[in-house]
Amino acid sequence: EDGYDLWLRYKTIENQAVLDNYRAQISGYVVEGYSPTLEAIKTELNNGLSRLLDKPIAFGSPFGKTGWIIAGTPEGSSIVAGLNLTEELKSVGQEGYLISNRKVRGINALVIAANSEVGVLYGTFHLLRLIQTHQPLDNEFTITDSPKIQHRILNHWDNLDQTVERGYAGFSLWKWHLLPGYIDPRYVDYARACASIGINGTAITNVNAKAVVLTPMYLEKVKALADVFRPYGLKVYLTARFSAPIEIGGLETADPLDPKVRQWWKDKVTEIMTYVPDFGGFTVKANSEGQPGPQNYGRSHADGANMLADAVAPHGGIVMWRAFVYSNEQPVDRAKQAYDEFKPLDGTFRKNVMVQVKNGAIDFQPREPFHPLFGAMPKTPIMAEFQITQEYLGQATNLCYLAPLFKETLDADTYAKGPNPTPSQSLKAPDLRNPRPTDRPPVPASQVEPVRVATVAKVVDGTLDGQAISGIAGVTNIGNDRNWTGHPFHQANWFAFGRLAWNHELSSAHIANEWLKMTFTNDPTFVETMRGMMLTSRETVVNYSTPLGLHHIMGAGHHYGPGPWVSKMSRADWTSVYYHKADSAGIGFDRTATGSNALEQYAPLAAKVWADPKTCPDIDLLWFHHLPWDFKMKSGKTLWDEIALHYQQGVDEVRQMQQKWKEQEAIVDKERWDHVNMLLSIQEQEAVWWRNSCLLYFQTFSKRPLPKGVEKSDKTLEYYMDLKFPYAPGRG
Ligand code: BDP
Repeated sequence: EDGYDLWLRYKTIENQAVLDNYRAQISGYVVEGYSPTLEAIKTELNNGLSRLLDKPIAFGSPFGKTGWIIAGTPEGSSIVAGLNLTEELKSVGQEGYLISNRKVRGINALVIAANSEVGVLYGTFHLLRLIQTHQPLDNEFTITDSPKIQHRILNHWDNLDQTVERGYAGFSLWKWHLLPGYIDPRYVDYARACASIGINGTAITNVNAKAVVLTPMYLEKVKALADVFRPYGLKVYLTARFSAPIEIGGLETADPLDPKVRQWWKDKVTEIMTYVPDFGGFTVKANSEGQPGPQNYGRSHADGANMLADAVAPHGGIVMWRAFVYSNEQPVDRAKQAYDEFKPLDGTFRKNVMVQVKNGAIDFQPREPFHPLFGAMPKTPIMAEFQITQEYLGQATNLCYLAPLFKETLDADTYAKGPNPTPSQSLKAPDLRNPRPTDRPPVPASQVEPVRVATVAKVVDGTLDGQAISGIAGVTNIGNDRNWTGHPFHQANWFAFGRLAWNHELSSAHIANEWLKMTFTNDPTFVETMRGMMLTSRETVVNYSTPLGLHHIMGAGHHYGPGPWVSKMSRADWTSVYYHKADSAGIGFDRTATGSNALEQYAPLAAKVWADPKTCPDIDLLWFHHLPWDFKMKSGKTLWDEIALHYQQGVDEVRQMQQKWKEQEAIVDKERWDHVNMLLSIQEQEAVWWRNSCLLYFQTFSKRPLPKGVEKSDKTLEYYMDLKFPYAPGRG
């Protein structure tokens, strides 16, 4: 039990009654035809079912036999065609599927049908998930499902030397030096895992790109990976270095309006297609953090994106142009820059360009208000980019379930279409003990009032403004550690990203339930306790690192641990003092009209709640306001006391997590139990480190005593400031 099998463990069902029931219902399966995807489906059904049910599963004609699974497309399978599903399949599109328990020639059968083979594969994983989570299959039922977002993509920040930028789970999965000769079987398991949660694209190289990946030597290697991924519906994308025409093309310029440069990219894409005929397109980081881009030639982001879009368009490709930009001039507020640069470009991008926007305006902090570009560019498809790897949330040592973070952004109301007919939940502090109303299992479509709320999710899935394409990206936390993600619980974040990319209406609790049952056990006490722990774990990290809207106060460069004192960097907006602005008068970044006025980038109704410190939710308070240490909080306490109590609460909650985990010792296998147990001890030490460092440092300004209940540090501020971590992982 080293975690390699992820949520696809297929361990024999322990509950005898449940096992007997499934055994009686499932004896064999049929998948007609041959293709790499159909073979993958057969293997998954055979392995999954025979292991879950601990019995041989027959393969062959279903007729006259009970307990048969019939899987396929009407086009490829005469048996499926005979079921007359055409009408029912109309609604599920190219990637969706139908799973149904119905009578076929008078005998009960389980049908998995779709319009494409990949749809059948997704349906297969869904059926296996139902069994893994002990869902009843006996009564007649029909499930139809299809993704809400078209492009569901992992972004690997993997370098060609196998290091991973901001990766904390070992080195890259891609053994570039051994490709294409050696195909690591792990590539197949990667693709299976992605397909099992509906991920259909992978950008395999770092956004801080190297042009050499576009040369024949590397394209051979890319082809080898794409060939492994293809049967699983996983398309390959590459990151494009904007200066590639100069670096590997021998041109003198990379100016996107230069005809020679434009032709070079067209030829390059045609060449890539000879290796990877279904190549998906490019992810691009340009004019950001030293990366070259169109602005080097006085051109706009749209000029750059459109040039690449024209090159991939004849082949059906897309360009995902990142909006993570901030200028070289020292900005008054970095949070405003992406909006300032991109908003004026709305409507000028080609149809196959999506602008890829991080969930918040700074940089993947433990908590950020949603990015103001969501809802601000109605004529442009906007992708959301989330960070699954925990650069700022305890890296691979701190247990932190990210679905609540993803949901917080996706469910946030941009008010881009003005007032809503129902009160929005988006700007209220989440009630972490009781999942938020938007965080409940989805209500069947027929029961939902047709209310047009302009949530980030609706911007991203394209329904708000009727976009022709839609996408979502997650910066992966995967490496070559045996368990893929370093921390056993961080597998849940890969899983949650995929599940939400498929259906953003799923609740964090529902996804946690699925993951726990599939990864550990269906034991109800275990699932309930661990689900509770997972759901609060992100808020716990916020509490001991950046409570009440604080942000970007981590160690410099490696971003490991606290560094609120960081003040000397080559750019002011890389320091911590730039963001917390603590002084004798108080703490926080004034982004209201009296400060940077970043608030004006939001729709008026969204801005209104944040503008007044009295209505601004506590969770975002110091993001938007610089407030006196004695500011009276909603709780009646002073701001200083609240800050201190939040840091303490974070530490207390980690200790509760340790306790809860100890209670699971008899239930969880020793290997994974020990691993998590040791990591929780590290997390407790790190939470204390964060609390002590931040409180000692901020106390030099607040000059106030710690409130009752907050433990005093046993070390000095100087001790913490002197700690150095030259070899912290993840620098890439
Ligand atoms: C920051 C990371 C940096 C990435 C950058 C990006 O620190 O390593 O290159 O984001 O998203 O969070 O481009």
